[in-house]
Amino acid sequence: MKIRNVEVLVACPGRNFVTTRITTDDGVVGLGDATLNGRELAVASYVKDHLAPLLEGVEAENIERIWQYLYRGAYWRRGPVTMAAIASIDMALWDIKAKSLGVPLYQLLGGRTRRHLLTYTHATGRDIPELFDAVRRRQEQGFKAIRLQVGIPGLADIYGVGTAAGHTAGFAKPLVEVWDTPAYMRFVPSMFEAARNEFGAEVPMLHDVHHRLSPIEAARLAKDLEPYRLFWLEDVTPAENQEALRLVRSASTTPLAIGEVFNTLWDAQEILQKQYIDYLRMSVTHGGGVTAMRKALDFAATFHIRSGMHGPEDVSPVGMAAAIHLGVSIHNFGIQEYGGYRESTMELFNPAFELKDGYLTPGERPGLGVDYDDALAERHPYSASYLPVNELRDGTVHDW
Ligand code: KDG
Ligand code: MG
Repeated sequence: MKIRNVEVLVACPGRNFVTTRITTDDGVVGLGDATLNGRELAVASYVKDHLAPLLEGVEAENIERIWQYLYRGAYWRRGPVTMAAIASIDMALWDIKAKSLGVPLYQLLGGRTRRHLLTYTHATGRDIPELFDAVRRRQEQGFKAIRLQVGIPGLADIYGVGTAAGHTAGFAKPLVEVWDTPAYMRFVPSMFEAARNEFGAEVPMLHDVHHRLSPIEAARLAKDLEPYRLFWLEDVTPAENQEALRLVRSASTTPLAIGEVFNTLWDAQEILQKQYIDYLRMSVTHGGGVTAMRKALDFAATFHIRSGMHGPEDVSPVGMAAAIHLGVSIHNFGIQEYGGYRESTMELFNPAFELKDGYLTPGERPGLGVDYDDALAERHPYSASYLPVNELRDGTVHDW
């Protein structure tokens, strides 16, 4: 079974998605997610201009060899553009292999280790009453675990709240958000105190700091939040300096999750080996595909670290399907983020995975269980869009 052609499909059914489609000489079609929010066309070009010509005529079955060829053979390794491109090829090849055998992908990964995947979703509000309404709505939808993000008094927009929350299409230049670390650190513990009083001790609650704190600030926040028993505190610092997390670890027992911007096991190696985190956030889409993520999560397992794969709306349903198949097969699954998709996105990809009562199942369709409707995609052309940037009150650029 040889690769006949590799196509790159870009569509914006409310937000941009990049999808790689591989067709074999006997007509089996596989899909892979290559979406990199705000840098979509760079990955599209990488796949179209640099990978597709190398793959035509190659045996589609040899997934591991193809992964090594694309990774080692390029000389230039790693980085989000390269790894999202390789991930999309890898996902499409796993999709093809499973379809050609007539089984859902998880069967090729060792079968199921659990019935379904616990998910968490997002609740946001400009203030605490609005946030709590959002939490109640999410609970009514069946979600058990919820990420809480709240507006900070005195700040117009902060991560996950305000304009950024709806910031998915048509922002041809990044908006600017204003950030104030002391105000944030004063307010967030009081929000969690109120949330525990309102919703009780049992609801798994999460929070995303989005890389905004220095190590000593991160240590203090983790400690201040300890009484509220978070499921996890995410991205407390920009994790380029991984040794900095030793300080956060020694200050508190609040569980930590990091890694949504990591692309290879090498990016995560130090924090895994030193056990600085409890959940690894790398996604299949940005972490080099099913082949690489399986290895990364197996390595994490040896340090008692579980998966918490990134799953916002900008990981496409193809990438989400890959995460779900992997999640049901690995032993050290922790939780799956599920940002949810608008109807136009679900129509375009028609995924087999199902969300019920806050739990995801992969479905039983062969392969990843995802389609691509070309006619529908044509009605949703690419629209340049960027995430906001973040500045301090004096105009200094801050981490977003
Ligand atoms: O592209 C950036 C988003 O995926 C990111 O803002 C979402 O931090 C995020 C999360 O935890 O889902
Ligand atoms: Mg995050």
